[in-house]
Amino acid sequence: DTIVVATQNAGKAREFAAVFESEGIKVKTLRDFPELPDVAETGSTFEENARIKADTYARALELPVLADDSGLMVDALGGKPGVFSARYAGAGHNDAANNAKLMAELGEVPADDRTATFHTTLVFAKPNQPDQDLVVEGDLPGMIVGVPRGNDGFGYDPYFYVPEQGKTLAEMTTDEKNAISHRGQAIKALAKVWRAWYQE
Ligand code: ITT
Repeated sequence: DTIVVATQNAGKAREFAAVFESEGIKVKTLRDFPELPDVAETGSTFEENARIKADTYARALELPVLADDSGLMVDALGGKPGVFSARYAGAGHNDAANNAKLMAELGEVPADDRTATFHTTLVFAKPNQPDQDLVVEGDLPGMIVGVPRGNDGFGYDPYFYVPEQGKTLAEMTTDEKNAISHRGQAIKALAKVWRAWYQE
């Protein structure tokens, strides 16, 4: 079995692969299909953007395609960067610049007020059957720390502290992160339903 995950993000790809490959399912990503064009994520919600990616690439590849749209919502910033998490510091996705902007925006906000949530929406789409899309979600609450910790993960992980674990997401292995994360929870919800849908 092979699943196509419509992502350019190597960090996301690693997390999907850890779950699916432990069940003997191979994961392909957009890097395996370099001929496919980028799509513009013009939606205003995670679900809209995940649908755009899943439906577009399912049509192009004539295969079922899974897409992930995710982001960080910081309460003290009114929910920013939200759907703009990849492009927070401007076009051309750059994790270091995004993290620098996050620190600048939080400025003097006290540690106790730096609550935040990571969100993932997954959409699994079949070619030309948009009304049959599978949609699942996951959320992870945490705190934004002022000093980065850890070298694993990607994106905002070194700044996202999970009190229950006493670690940032970047201090966890891929399996530890998947066990609790927004993406891990969404994948767990998907695991319950996708096989029956896939074979229909
Ligand atoms: P694809 O659209 O190709 O999948 P992307 O990086 O552009 O890759 P999104 O549009 O969903 O993905 O942007 C989500 C951004 O939110 C991502 O680039 C990270 O900066 C951040 N993010 C999402 N999940 C994260 C996680 O588990 N840990 C750290 N940062 C995360």
